[in-house]
Amino acid sequence: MRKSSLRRACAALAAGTSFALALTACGGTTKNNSKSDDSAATSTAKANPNAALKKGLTVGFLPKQVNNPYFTSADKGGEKALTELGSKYKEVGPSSATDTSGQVSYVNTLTQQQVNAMAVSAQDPGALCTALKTAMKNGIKVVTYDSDTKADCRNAFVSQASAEDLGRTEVQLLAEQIGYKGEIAILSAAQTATNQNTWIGYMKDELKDPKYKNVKLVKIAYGNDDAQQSFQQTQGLLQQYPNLKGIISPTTVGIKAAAQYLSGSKYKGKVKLTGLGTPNDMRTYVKNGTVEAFELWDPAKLGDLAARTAVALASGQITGKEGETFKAGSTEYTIGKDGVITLGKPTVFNAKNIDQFNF
Ligand code: RAM
Repeated sequence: MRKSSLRRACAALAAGTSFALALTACGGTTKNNSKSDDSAATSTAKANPNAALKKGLTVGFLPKQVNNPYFTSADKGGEKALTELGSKYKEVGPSSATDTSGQVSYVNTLTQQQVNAMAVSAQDPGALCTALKTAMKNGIKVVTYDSDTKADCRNAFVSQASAEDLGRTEVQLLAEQIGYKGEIAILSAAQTATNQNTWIGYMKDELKDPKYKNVKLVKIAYGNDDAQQSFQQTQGLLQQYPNLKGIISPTTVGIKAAAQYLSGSKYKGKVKLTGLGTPNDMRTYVKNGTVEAFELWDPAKLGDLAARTAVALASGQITGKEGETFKAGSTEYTIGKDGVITLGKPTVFNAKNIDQFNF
């Protein structure tokens, strides 16, 4: 094939769904496409804690969903940190939280663009693995933030808080509000979302405690981080379970839509709602008596830590191994088991403190 037609074929492949194939077939689009082993995440490179942070790097952010205010705040935090560190930020991503093939294409685009690192919030634990491994084989550092992939498909995961704490405390918050009695439901995001599924696992475990013997989880509904679908799912839950006493929605999009529905219905204040929301989204519903308490971390701080982790990895300060330490701003972080770095503890918001927060 002549060079120009090969280029055209490669461009066509790259534009289509088989982008991963395009990356391998079209030589020269990646930094080093001769590496074919599977050990990218478990590299034998040694961390040098004294290495200077590199400048002039490009870090690509790939959220689950670009038009989600939660990710807008998170990624702005990443952008601010990168600017401070003298590196470049870019963001790509799908507009739907259930577009896993779209996320795969974006990983491949970032790989082709030879970014130095990428920060990814995975819509699905396994779907991105092949593409992320290709990125790592090409020398790109991969950080997941917010929602993880499998541990061998990235260098490190920046977690918003302990997943166990988040799952258990959401159940505790709701149980208190319903007096430890009655039917409850969960309104989640996408059915494949790693973060929500992990939290739900801990919710179910928490509910095994005898103190919840009169609390019954009747359904897990999925609103796909889409406002309209989440609103309709809430409506459906109340129709299907007229005795429902409470809903946990561990997604900022879900809890807002559920609050909107409850607030305009006869269930306002009667069916309790908690979960994970932003204070700015939830302020109205706390003030009008629809919601008593819910929780979240500061998404901008999560994005900041993801960016700083990406730069520390790309500078060789850390490799993602358990026990390594690094400084992000003025805080020192230690990498935990399976390359997990935890931001901190979430905040519980209620009528008393909500006005102190603006995100
Ligand atoms: C939504 C997304 C995100 C999750 C928050 C709580 O914005 O599902 O992944 O962490 O909610």
